[in-house]
Amino acid sequence: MLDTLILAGQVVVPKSSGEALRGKEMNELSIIDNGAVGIKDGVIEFIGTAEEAAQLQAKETIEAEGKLLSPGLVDPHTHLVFGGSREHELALKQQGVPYLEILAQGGGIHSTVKATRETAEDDLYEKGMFHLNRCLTYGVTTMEAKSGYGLDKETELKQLRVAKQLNETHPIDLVSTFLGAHAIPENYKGRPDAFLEEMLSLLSLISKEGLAEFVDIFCETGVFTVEQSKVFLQKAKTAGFGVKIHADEIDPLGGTEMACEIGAVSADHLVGASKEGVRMLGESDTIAVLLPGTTFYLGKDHFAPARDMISSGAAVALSTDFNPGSSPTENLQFIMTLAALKLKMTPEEIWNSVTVNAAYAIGRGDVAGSLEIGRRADLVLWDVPNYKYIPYHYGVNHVNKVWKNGKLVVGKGDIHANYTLSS
Ligand code: IZC
Ligand code: ZN
Repeated sequence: MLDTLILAGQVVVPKSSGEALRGKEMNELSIIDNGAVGIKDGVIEFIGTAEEAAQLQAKETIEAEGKLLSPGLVDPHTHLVFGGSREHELALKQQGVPYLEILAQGGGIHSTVKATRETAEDDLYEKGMFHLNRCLTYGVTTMEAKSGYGLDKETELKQLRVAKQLNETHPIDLVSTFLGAHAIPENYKGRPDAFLEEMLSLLSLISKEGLAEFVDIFCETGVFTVEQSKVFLQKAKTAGFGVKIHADEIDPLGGTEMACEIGAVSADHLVGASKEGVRMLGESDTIAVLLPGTTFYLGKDHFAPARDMISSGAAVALSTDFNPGSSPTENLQFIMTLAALKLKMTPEEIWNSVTVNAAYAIGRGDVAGSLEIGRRADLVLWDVPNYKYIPYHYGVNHVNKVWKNGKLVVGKGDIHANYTLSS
């Protein structure tokens, strides 16, 4: 006897082949019309058509024939834990002051560092919880969380400990990344190498306490060079971490090529990736995590060359880049719309990018981002008639219900009672 049987108009089943989907394969997406998914003991026990499910017994049946059912979304690049906010920068943006200029003047990341240092661990936890709840109600069941607003031992560890505690208490599964190399703090100005050594010296403690699986660096003009980033990430790799990089986000420095060369698990942003970088992505296992919300919010017209990447055979994932400066949104559904309009990705590519490929980008391809018998039941029921509808109808939340490990965590008739569109 199943615990729950969900009947839906369409069920989205991203392919789980043991690795990220790349190139043309990204355009393949299985859809079961008049589908059904059965859950028992928190795990998926049945996937098929409603007709095949007719003889199954279940304690509870959700009749959602007009709706869409998918795996829980995966958001593979967020700066979840931070103090304060940066709405004061919006006026600067309107005046045309560039992101890197605000940073060079001691604002931007530095302003969030100051606020994060001043915020008590409990308060950071509460704030993280608030944002995580919003992510969950928007359909995310697994996501990454970076540190990087401490730039000193005490605060970096504080951020990572908050993320660990949130992972233990909140339904969303969090994967932690150490981004101590996010900017050069005032006391290390002009001494980037000494600062990177200081951050590397934290790795053994981070590893011992299980505080992060990945190490990341902001490779950008005025922050860290490609060469500094390479040395730093190679040392992190040797220390046993998976590595990631913020590469070619604003200026095209060549971080994309370097990421492929050193075997980064993901290279993120890639707006200014060179032709050679795009070619190398197609031949490496490094996943291109694209963040069109950031390009949009920075007011740029040129977006990451997603079509070229897919043509070259690369594996692409999508993410919000949720952070208080360059992308203050938890809404991955909006990113799906930007991917359609600005990256010219197809609905099938977009779905694979926020599920299976996003999961591989954070080392969770075996447990998240797809539907398979025996996998834990992380599911979203959407108030939409088909999978193409979400990128199309933008800026709102289409979630009707969310299950995490088979447990209904959103849509018990409370939060969503007011806006369910159809029966
Ligand atoms: O706080 O501005 N790009 N890091 C690199 C960010 C954006 C986050 C921020
Ligand atoms: Zn970022």
